[in-house]
Amino acid sequence: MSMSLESASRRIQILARGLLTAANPSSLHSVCPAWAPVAAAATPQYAQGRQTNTWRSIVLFFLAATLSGPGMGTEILPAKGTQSLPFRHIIIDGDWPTYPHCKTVGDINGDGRRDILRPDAWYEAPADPRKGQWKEHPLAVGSLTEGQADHTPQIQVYDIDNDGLNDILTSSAHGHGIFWYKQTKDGSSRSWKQYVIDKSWSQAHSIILADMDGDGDLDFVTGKRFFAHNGNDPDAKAPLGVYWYELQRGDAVRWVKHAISYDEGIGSGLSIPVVDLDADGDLDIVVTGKWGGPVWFENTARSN
Ligand SMILES: [Ca+2]
Ligand SMILES: [Ca+2]
Ligand SMILES: [Ca+2]
Ligand SMILES: [Ca+2]
Repeated sequence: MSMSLESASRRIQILARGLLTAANPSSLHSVCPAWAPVAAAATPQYAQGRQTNTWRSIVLFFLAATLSGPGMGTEILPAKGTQSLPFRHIIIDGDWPTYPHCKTVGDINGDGRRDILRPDAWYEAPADPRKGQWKEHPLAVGSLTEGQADHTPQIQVYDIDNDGLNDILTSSAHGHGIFWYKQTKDGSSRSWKQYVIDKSWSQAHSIILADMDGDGDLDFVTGKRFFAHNGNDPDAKAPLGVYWYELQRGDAVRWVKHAISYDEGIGSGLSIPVVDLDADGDLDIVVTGKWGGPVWFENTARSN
């Protein structure tokens, strides 16, 4: 069954409900897909966004269970693996981080070596990352209060304004605010100017760069997490949403917000994969979280 909610360009497909059950789920030895619908509002409200892409959401429900008995399921149980891969660990900083949510890599200083970032510091990669000293530099991202760090989701490193210096994009994982930080350089000194992209909704707990409109620059996709702290975060019960923000470079950087889903009970969780899931040449989005899912937002730009 399918149902058009708004227009021909934006459909939600309600698919047959299905929930895999088993008398003993632990006896299942495979990942079992089934279909289930999502609760969809009869009249979606696109409060602050405008839509230019066309999307169809498809809810996928996966029930995964594995056998834990001897010789069974070892290929998907890491602790039971039989093959040792050659890894070693190198301690870059042994201190307990204040904001452990996110570590990421990106070339902050443009020397071709990937540096490591967390919300309150970035570590400059030495020429020899195994033996050299990773120099710690201050950073403060993820808070509406400029100059303060906070828990963030993914921290993205990208030259947003195309001035030759890489900038930072991230958000507050639990509070309000999505931000980009313009890097400026004076001699060897680097500083960051915070720009608030959107502070109208909270808990943007996943954020990823992707060229959604195919114009060569990287836009980003994000969504509202549901009940990260069981309802104790700001605006925890506000409508869920999934959005992409279109980067426009002119005299100044502008971000144009597009609602992919708003107030339909669909948000995102700790990550938000953007991938051409159906190999038709456009980027699709997969979300899941405490609210349910997974949901596949099929970009229908090339499939209609
Ligand atoms: Ca570097
Ligand atoms: Ca820049
Ligand atoms: Ca783009
Ligand atoms: Ca696609």
